[in-house]
Amino acid sequence: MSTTPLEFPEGFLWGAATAAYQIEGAAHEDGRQDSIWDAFARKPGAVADAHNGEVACDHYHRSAQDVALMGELNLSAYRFSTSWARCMPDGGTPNPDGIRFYSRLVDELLAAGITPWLTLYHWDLPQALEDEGGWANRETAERFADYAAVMHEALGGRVRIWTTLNEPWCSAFLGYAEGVHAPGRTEPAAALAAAHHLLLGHGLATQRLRARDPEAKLGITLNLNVFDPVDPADEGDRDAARRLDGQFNRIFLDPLFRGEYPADLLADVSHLGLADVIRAGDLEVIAEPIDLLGVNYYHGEAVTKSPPTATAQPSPFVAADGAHSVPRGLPVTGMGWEVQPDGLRRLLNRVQQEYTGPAGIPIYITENGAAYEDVPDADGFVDDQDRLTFFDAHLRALHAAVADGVDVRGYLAWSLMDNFEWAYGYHQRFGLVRVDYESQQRIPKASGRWYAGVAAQNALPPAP
Ligand code: IFM
Repeated sequence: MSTTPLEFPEGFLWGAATAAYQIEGAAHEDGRQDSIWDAFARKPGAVADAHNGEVACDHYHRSAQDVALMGELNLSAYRFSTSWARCMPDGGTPNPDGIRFYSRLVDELLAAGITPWLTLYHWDLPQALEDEGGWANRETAERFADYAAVMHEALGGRVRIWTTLNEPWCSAFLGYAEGVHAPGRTEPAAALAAAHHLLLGHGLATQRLRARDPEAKLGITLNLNVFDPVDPADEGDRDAARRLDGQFNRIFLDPLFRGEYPADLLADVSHLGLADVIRAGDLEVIAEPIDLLGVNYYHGEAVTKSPPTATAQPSPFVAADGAHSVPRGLPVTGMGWEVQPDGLRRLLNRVQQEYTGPAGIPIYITENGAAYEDVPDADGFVDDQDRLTFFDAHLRALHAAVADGVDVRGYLAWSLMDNFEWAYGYHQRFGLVRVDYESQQRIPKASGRWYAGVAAQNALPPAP
């Protein structure tokens, strides 16, 4: 049993993250109009809970209280997203009343000594742009760069860390191929076009922001996984891992860091028209240098092609060829996601070795966390030892990656508070802080108290 705390490098950033549609509410106040999630959540059966983003955590009216809560948790950074549909409701015309909300939030954060970390796009495209074809339409990438410039004009003097996109894989493939996320389309070719246009939008926005503000820290956040073949000696299992890695990780990492799509991916999806949407010069734009990579990591995957099963249709994997994940006896979270902390260490080593290292770019964990069945006591307190153990195990894996030499500079837990978990509605809770959706009362959970201690000490307590 160790009695020494596990210290993180000096200056390591400790924070928490949220996203606009998941917490704000006020869906039609001060000029905000529908995003694709407002429209999708109204479709019968699309999300698990009729109570949608109209209210969420009412953060729009409670931001001062929520910033005070961040102070209580000793957070030094807060990663939030701005709602394009609030700031430019028709996708192109600025709405000063909506932008003002973020200006106030940023002031509140700075006054509390908390670094604001702004994500421009966390899945909530203005519905007006979806009506024009959404991310499958190249024009949306151009509109995204305009939006980035408008937000920078308003906040650039105070916000120094900018993330263009959060998890473009989800936007493209859950939204346009599997249809379980907004806009709910099940068109594999459109999903690949969306992935390319999201990357193009990232590149165009990065160029615009860089031209306006050479000193700002610019990046993108990807959700990345480790795909382990069930049997590394089995050719089918190895092909499953290669395919899914290509369609999940490398489809974004290679264009961003190498200026090209992987050849094997292009071959796998050759029947789906990706090559036709890539225009001369796009990949140079996409590979515009960035200052940091955000990595979101939640779970591991053991993958195989046997027994041969037809991949469920529609699937987010547009060319899976029968590759699928299987349980391997590890514990799972409330989402059914495999708890695999060692995957984080392996992933970070791989990403640095193959992508960020040669470019000398630091990594931040911009999301990591878990949903569990929380049971509040009579006072509303949740003694969530399961979530606390999840965080502890992943932070130990992260510490090991840092000891391996991976340049990780910070960790932002998902999530500050319970919130709208997309297709699952309010049934899956990821918060460090419990939200009672009836009263909107916030109460830090045991994991939140524990995390506050880790952030204050810049160290994990000795292993139990
Ligand atoms: O809630 C989401 C978040 O919006 C994006 N990353 C994964 C989280 C948990 O599913």
